[in-house]
Amino acid sequence: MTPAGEAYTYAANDLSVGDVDGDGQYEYVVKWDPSNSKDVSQRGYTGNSYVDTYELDGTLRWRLDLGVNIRSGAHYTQFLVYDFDGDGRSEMMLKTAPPARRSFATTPTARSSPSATSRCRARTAAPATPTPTTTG
Ligand SMILES: [Ca+2]
Ligand SMILES: [Ca+2]
Repeated sequence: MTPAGEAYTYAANDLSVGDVDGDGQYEYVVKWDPSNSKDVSQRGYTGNSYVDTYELDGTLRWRLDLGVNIRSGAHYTQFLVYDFDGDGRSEMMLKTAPPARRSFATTPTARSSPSATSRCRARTAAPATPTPTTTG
């Protein structure tokens, strides 16, 4: 629900893959886009964008909530997943802004693994977000 009282839902949007934990298997990095995402030319609120990382079996590893200061739309959040520093684990690069936050869905071991280069602060509490739904 936006501050203007408009309800919205989520659908999977852009996707990339990378071995973010260095175990030799790819993980999926999926951006969730709200149904009220908007182009640059449109006014109004949008829901937050989320970037989730999943194991191949669908297990959620962690979620990056881009917060209210990153608008949701096709022209706002592009992300790269690649082993930029050659250490065997992929990093993610994207634009963030306060109050972006990352939350973890799995064991503490996962906390030492993520190599996202965003400056968001890690938190262990689950985000208060609508449950993303898949389409197609
Ligand atoms: Ca992996
Ligand atoms: Ca790396």
